[in-house]
Amino acid sequence: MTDLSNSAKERGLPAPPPPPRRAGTPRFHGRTALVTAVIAVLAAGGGYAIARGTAGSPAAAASPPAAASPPPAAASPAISATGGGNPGTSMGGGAGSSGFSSSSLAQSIGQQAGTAMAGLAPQTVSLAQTRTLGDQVPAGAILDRASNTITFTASSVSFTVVAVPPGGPDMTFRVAGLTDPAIVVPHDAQVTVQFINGDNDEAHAWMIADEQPPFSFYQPKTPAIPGAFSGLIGDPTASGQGASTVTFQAGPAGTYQYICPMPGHAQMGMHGAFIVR
Ligand SMILES: [Cu+2]
Repeated sequence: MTDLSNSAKERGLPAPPPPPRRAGTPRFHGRTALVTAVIAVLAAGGGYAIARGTAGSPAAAASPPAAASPPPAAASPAISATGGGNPGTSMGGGAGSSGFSSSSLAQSIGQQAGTAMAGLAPQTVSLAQTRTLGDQVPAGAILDRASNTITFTASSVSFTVVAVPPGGPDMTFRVAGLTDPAIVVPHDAQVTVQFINGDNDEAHAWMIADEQPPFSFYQPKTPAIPGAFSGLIGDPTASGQGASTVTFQAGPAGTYQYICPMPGHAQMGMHGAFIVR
């Protein structure tokens, strides 16, 4: 979440210890199972097969009613147990959310997945390079800062996306120095995306979805454009920030959203328009 650890690392200091658990902070009894399920599902790029397999359990009756996808049953006892006591849990959410939302649950899942996936990324990028690439304007890109839009017109498109860029803002994507910009590409363009997880303590991914905000807590786990999914990238290691590169064909024409498919992250701001024209 924060970049305190990244800063500490740059100064050669050890990462600060995690903050102590606040009194009243809900304890997620099914958290390990939930995180395992989320990792398995995101790694496979499939639907919530694991969750559906246990949806018949009594706990499933306590699922948040407004969630578009059935949440993993393991999450249900935790959600019902928190009741109104968790200020981060709400029905209705803010402007960017729909139905159930819980920033504390989202961060808990993200942190545990980040730890579990650390060192498994196909590539690593130094923190300094992550900063540079997050601000670098890609070849052929036309930036309109007023509308926060990056437009490509060539048939070959390449850009870097940094999740939770070092220095912030938190829970956003950075592309060419812009935060969550709209990205416009021509129909049938070959698009290459280098995705870097700039966060020091949460797993993130980049995926094109055919949903529009307000987002639900749980997201589809299959990209709307085949191949437009980075895979889940965990915490950095001594080798650097985890990264992956994917290539896909843009189409069919339409307005999509690129999102982080980790539960709750699109609600918290990890999304932007992806327009194929
Ligand atoms: Cu994320």
